[in-house]
Amino acid sequence: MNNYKHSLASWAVLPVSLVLTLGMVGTGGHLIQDGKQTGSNAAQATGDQSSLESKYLHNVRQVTSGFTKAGEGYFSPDGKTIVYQAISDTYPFYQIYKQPLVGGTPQLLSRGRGRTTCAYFSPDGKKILFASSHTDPQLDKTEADAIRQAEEDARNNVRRRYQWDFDPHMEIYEANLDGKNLTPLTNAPGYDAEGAYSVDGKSIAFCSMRDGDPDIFLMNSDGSNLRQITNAPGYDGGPFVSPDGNWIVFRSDREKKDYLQIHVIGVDGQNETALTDNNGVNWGPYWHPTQPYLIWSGADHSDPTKRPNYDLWVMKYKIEDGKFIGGEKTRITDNIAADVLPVFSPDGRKLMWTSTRTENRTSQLFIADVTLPGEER
Ligand SMILES: [Ca+2]
Ligand SMILES: [Ca+2]
Ligand SMILES: [Ca+2]
Repeated sequence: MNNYKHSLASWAVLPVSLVLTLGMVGTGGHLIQDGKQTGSNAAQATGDQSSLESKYLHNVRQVTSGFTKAGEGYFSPDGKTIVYQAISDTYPFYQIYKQPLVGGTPQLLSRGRGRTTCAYFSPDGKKILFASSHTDPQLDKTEADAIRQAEEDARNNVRRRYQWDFDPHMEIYEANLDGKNLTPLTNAPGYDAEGAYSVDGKSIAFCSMRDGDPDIFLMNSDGSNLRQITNAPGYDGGPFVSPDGNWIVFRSDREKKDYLQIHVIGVDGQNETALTDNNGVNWGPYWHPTQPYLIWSGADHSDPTKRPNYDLWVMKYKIEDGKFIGGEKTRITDNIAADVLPVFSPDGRKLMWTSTRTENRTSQLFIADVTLPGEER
């Protein structure tokens, strides 16, 4: 087993698609929102919007509450249900929940034990995949250690530097929509996670550390026909296959450790291009379903005395002679809170992302109607 770890300079420098640290101390401790697991389609007002945000985002509403924190949400193919990860007050690690956007309460899909992350609906709407470490043979100890650490941090008022240890017991599973019939799709030493189906449902792009370094892989949606797409030293993760099925967008810190940049690469492993190259962290890229746009979250880390403000950026792109060409970047949020992990709805009209723009500053999921640059009202 490897013990690859990213030690991070601040909560914001996240190597994986997780929001484990958005302004929070440890885990398992403090239930916010009046101590009630209210479930949450209770839309909440989010205050006045800035002039920048009001050009691109309308009808901003909070869609999760009652959790210690929640994030990394994805839409079902019909756009009516979301799947996401959340931490409750009773367990130290993220679990996977599904929730109808209208009139529903969260339903636990994962096993209730172990670390979980990165859920995704299959395009036919019949399965959900996610990564889970519930087969960890030392799970009791893993949980006890996490709980003890969280309690100690709470007692000492420690705001712990973020560290995600690429749990080597993470495997990717598929399950029915109710969480039943959980079936492993990977079975290899090391971290396998951050999976998402291609639009045709035939393949899954994911991150694996099976050779000791995090790289992008593709496999058929039944786990067969494994293909390694990247093999550069450094973290390559959070991959999504493009709507036309030809490209994979992902994030990589191969140029400078922990400074993630957005890359695209052909599904054949050719024509890799870096779309960002700055003194910051750029992560959580996602494709618009119908228009040639990418979206991601980025923050400037060039001034160590300033707290980086994570905001959402979109880029128009074009493909010419088989090459992927990135265009102008447009910032679409400027809230002082962290804004990360954006995804478009299947019809492209809504945006869902994880933000700490909540009353209690916990990270929760938000949805807005979105207007792309060039189409501003
Ligand atoms: Ca594994
Ligand atoms: Ca790599
Ligand atoms: Ca922000």
